[in-house]
Amino acid sequence: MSSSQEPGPGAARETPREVTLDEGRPIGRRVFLGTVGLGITSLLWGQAAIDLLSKSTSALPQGVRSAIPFGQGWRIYAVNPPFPTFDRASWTFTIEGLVEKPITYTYDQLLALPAADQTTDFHCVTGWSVDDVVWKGVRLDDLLAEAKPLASAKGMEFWSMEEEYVDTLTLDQAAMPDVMLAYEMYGQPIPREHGAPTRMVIPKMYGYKGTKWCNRIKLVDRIEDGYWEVRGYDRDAWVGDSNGL
Ligand SMILES: Nc1nc2c(c(=O)[nH]1)N[C@H]1C(S)=C(S)[C@@H](COP(=O)(O)O)O[C@H]1N2
Ligand SMILES: [Mo]
Repeated sequence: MSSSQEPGPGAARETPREVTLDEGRPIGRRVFLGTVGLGITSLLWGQAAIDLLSKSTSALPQGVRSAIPFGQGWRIYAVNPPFPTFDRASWTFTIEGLVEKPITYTYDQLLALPAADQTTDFHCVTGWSVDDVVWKGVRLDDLLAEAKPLASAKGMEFWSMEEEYVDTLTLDQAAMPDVMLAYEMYGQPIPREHGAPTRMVIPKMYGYKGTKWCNRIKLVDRIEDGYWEVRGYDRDAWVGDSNGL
């Protein structure tokens, strides 16, 4: 098990003169400078995340720990450790912005919504994957149907309890049937380091599109770049067809 930030595109082979992505496409100087800054902070944060991770997993009951196949290739990412804390009594999930009916659910209300299960592969843009991840949660389609996006809405932002992580989907992308707000992983509530209590799961896109510790969806008329997109990754992060591997 390891724990770190996502390296920026091309971070592994960056040099002051020439920065290329794995597939050989050059990236701009502005992106490169951002990557260098990121590299330094990721060293510090990486260590903080490792410490937190060992504490949080050792705090889990034995049954839960052994039920979650951490050994199958998961790496834990956070941009701003310590990981957010989930308090069941006060936690809420909000859908707002350009909707007819803004909604705020408590955790128990969210669990009472029609649920869906799926087993899908997970791919991080940096090259690691985990096959057959078992998720349970609420289809994004169902959540949006309740809130009713206005005609002016073009897409949505997924915000995290971890500031300032955000990513986005267009309305069309959000309608994919395997997109869900997950609250269980491998039959257990999502562990803290994997985004407790809820994370976005978008199997056809790279992992950075899936906000962990997600507690807010905001419908917008203009899509902005998400956290990793500002740092050089594609906004449309289709697995196998974006500037990843
Ligand atoms: N809030 C938040 N969500 C996040 C990230 C993050 O750093 N913070 N990293 C993303 C990336 S790049 C990946 S690959 C996955 C990693 O999920 P894991 O930490 O559960 O393995 O979470 C995604 N969601
Ligand atoms: Mo990732």
